[in-house]
Amino acid sequence: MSWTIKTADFVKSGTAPEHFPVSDRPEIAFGGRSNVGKSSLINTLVNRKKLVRTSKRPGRTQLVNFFNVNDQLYVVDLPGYGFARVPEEIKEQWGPMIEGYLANRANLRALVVVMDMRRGVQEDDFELIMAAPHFGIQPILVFTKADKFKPNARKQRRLEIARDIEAQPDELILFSSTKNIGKDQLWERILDVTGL
Ligand SMILES: Nc1nc2c(ncn2[C@@H]2O[C@H](COP(=O)(O)OP(=O)(O)O)[C@@H](O)[C@H]2O)c(=O)[nH]1
Ligand SMILES: [Mg+2]
Repeated sequence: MSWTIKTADFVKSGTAPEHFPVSDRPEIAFGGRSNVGKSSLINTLVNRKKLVRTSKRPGRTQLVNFFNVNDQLYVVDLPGYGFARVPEEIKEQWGPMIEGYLANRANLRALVVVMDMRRGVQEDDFELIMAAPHFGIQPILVFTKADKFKPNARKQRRLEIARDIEAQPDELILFSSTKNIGKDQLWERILDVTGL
């Protein structure tokens, strides 16, 4: 990987396009169910321990958060979904907020859908994966907490998940924030789609 992270800073957060920064550089968004390890993954990617807040209590962030990396790339943390204890009125805001985001970012190059490898692709993940191309965005499928599997079981699980969603096993990126698995591979995909 030939890309060095020099700076990674929070820029702003918001719920609607008028709050978002001007779309003047390539952008990658990260979405996923609450508690899958999305915040940890972003921190791992940009080599920062606490750029994005991680939590054992899921379902808290309901804002779209923008981070500036090297003044060259926006990394966007989307609010998590699929958490049962989130109030109904907040759940109802999620769809329009995400749609407002996906439809308004001219330089959005990919949507990384972060999933828990143990749980695989849930129905709401699949909906998001299928929705992305309608906004002209390609989904990148990442399965985190890969450290929970021994190498052989990990291989098996990759095949199982790929079969479930009729994807090529190689398309799936296995990731771990605690064991440093998948980081280079994910950066490679990001640099490829952004042209950085
Ligand atoms: N074993 C393991 N645990 C992880 C990993 N990534 C996150 N976690 C844990 O999963 C929980 C949720 O992580 P967080 O990043 O806040 O998830 P988010 O809600 O998707 O942003 C925390 O307790 C993390 O320590 C990983 O790769 N491996
Ligand atoms: Mg989070």
